[in-house]
Amino acid sequence: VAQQLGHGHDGPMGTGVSDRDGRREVAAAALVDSGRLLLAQRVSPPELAGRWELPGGKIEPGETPAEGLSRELREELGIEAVVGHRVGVEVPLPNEMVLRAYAVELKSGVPVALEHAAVRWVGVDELADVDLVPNDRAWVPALVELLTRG
Ligand code: DCP
Repeated sequence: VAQQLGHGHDGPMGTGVSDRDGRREVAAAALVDSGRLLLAQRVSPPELAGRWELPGGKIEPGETPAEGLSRELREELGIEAVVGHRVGVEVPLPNEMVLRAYAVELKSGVPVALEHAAVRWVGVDELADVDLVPNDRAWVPALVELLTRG
């Protein structure tokens, strides 16, 4: 295992398997359209069900984070999206995983909840009142900035 750690890459030419520290990435979308942020309501696990998240998922071996996040958004929401820059802090997860958010623009389609209970668009004034999953709360200041500067 020690030999495998550090073999991952997270750069533009990287594989997306893991980052330099050998951590698997979970990527989440800060999808902003017309000044509002898309949130999706989780159905599982029980402790997260009913709470709202930035949609996304685990990057698979061979994918860049942008490719993996685009795939997740296609699978979960039925949209085509353009993945841009990182947003906010990275959040350590159990099992050597790390959670990162990216600014995302809608290219085509209308998001529908294919794997979530619901989707909703929130404005900057609503964000503080949403029942976000605990991990995603760390991103609120950066999301406010993203929504404020348009
Ligand atoms: N997660 C989070 N905040 C997000 C997205 C994900 O805290 N905005 C967490 C929840 C899980 C882990 O990241 O602990 C993986 O997320 P998902 O279960 O949504 O990822 P996948 O869809 O890839 O999961 P699976 O492979 O189990 O289907």
